[in-house]
Amino acid sequence: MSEIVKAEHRDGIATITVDNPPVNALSAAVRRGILERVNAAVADSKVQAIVLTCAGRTFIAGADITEFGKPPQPPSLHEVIDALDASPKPIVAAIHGTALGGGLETALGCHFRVAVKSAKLGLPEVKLGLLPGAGGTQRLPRAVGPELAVQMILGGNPISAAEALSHGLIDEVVDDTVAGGEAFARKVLAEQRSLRRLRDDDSKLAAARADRSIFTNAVAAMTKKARGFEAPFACADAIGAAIDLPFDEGMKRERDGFLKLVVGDQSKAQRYAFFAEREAAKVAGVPEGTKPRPVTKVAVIGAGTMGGGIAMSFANAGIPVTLIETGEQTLQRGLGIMQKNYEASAARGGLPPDAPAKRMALITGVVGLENVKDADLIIEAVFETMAVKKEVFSALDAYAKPGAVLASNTSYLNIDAIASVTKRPQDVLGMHFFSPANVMKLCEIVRGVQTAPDALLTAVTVAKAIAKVPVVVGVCDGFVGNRMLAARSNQAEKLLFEGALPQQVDAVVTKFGMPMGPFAMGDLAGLDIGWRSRQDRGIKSEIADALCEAGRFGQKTGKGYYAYEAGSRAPLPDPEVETLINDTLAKLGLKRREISDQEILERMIYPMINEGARILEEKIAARPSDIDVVWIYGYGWPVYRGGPMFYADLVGLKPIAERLSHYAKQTNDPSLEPAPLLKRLADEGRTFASLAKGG
Ligand code: 3H9
Repeated sequence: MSEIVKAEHRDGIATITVDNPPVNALSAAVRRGILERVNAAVADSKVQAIVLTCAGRTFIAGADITEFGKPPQPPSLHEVIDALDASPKPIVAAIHGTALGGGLETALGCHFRVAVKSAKLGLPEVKLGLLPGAGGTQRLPRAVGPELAVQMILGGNPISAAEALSHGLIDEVVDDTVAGGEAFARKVLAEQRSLRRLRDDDSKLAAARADRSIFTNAVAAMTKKARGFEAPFACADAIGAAIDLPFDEGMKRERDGFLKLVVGDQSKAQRYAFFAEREAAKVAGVPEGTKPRPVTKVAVIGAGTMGGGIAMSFANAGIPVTLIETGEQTLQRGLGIMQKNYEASAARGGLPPDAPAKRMALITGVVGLENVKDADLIIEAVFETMAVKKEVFSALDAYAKPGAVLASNTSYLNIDAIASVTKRPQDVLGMHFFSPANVMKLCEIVRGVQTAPDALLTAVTVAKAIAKVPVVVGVCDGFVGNRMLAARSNQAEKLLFEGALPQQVDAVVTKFGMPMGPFAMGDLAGLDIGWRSRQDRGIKSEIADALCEAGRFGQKTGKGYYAYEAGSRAPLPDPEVETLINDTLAKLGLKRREISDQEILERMIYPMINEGARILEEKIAARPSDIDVVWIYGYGWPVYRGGPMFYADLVGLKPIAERLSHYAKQTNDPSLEPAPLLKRLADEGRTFASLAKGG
């Protein structure tokens, strides 16, 4: 019998233990093992009750995601759960770690559930573009009521053991899974408790059956931010079936919904993103056995927007941080903004009332760079010019202790040039956070030519510790994210000269699923920054220049590419801007033409993909999936589209290369010609993904 699933017998109780590292995913072998062990225990007259538990770090964390899309292997999870449910002998699931997805569904098929205090229980399928497909949408509402079920299934976030207990999802909190599970099973036998089969228990559905608005209101609240996603709506539909239909019919509705989603592009993209994120954390080219340096003290230099946000990220993770400024006034100003930011979150209910004080207590503000001397990691976030960066790094070289990792938060400057002013280039690297740094999850870890592997690993480890998603990139102008963004901005601007309006371009980009279009983004960032930089470099961009000359700097002046009503961030199309564009084009002797949304979409996305191909060719990114992770976590690329490189594979590299060639000719822009790598893959009928597989 199965070795992945073992059974032990003690005093009439069979304890079945799943042991399938790392997360006890429900592979075919695990499903078979559970089924065999349960059937054997049911058949064994010496067994009176059964405990189902897991070895290792967690209870079953779900179906084996790698099996999706492959031919199904028997037994199905449904068969396994049906066998648990139908057992005439009580079955207790004893949970530790995370009971997720199919794992929680398995537990819901048991008659009782106990969990240790630290356990978490949830149905995160929606995050993979799926719905719980093994009874979760039918049993969870019966266990906890439809309102909480909607929150858990549409939100995908797990709840604690304490919450699970208070809502009836578990029966008891125990100290130890095996001992606690067996003790609970004995209690069930001693008290001759009847078996609670959730499929037969509709008591918690009664209120929503009488008043369906209980359910529809919960769904409305959870789908407010679900624009573009299919899965949350399919989840809601399946939970609705639990309210409206008998159990078996609800199960059928759930099954149909799951089968539809699992073959769809959205779920494929979201599953890909799940693995891409984990792959990105594996740093290529670091010798095996390399250990990160210990980091107990962190210093951030610069209390501006970025420095403040980075310091808050540490405080949010409970890690103390020293925030260093050159003057008392700038320091106090920065600390004041952070305080206000926390208070605003608490006022919105996003943080507990005592959190602002607790988090601010972790941030020690000081004046003077000499205060870096104890720090194991120093992150510089000062003004973005090479001269200033070099000045700071020379000082750091003088003050920092040997072995400290020196990181720059530069968004495009050359890390090697910054490192060159120190006597320790091996300790220098980039940690490029994205604004607002306390919110955005991406951290580009920039590896200089001389960056030591253990310094690199230190930055990756720290980024993970503060809940960021690290992606290692090489040195080039703008690294991965901003370099590709520049390719898009370039086209966005050109489209205005050809006849598009900002609102038309932005609408295409947001319809695609990005949170903002390039012009709304420009207004948010401030148009004056680019204007000054163009003036310094003697470059012209007639439309953007004309806007700035008219005092339209973006949101901060209430108008830019759009108009803004006082106190609002909502961009409103402005006829004055259209006039300004018309006037500028007239001066330049240019005529506006009708531009289709399809052309706009292609010219927004394909040049980015082209730049991504160059980035891969130059080995600035190690894998196409790393580029996708950058775009999902740094720029809000819709996860259901998997990232620009995944999207490119879906569209097909051949048509993309052809369209790029076409636009290169149409707009007389050779930079749009397909990059050699893109061209080669297109000619060979291949995908970017095939590169990751060693092609
Ligand atoms: C489902 O259940 C569908 C059912 O409703 C219906 C069926 C009919 N499968 O994240 P980590 C790998 S859908 C395969 O770094 P942590 C992961 O790739 C599923 N592999 O660890 C990584 O591999 P590697 C619903 C999986 O401690 C390694 O395990 N469940 C799976 O930070 C360690 O993972 C979920 O969506 C899996 N299900 O976090 C849960 N899970 O070492 C997804 C993980 O080679 N999993 N791996 O890179 C998680 O959220 C986290 O992994 C977890 C552990 C919280 C469990």
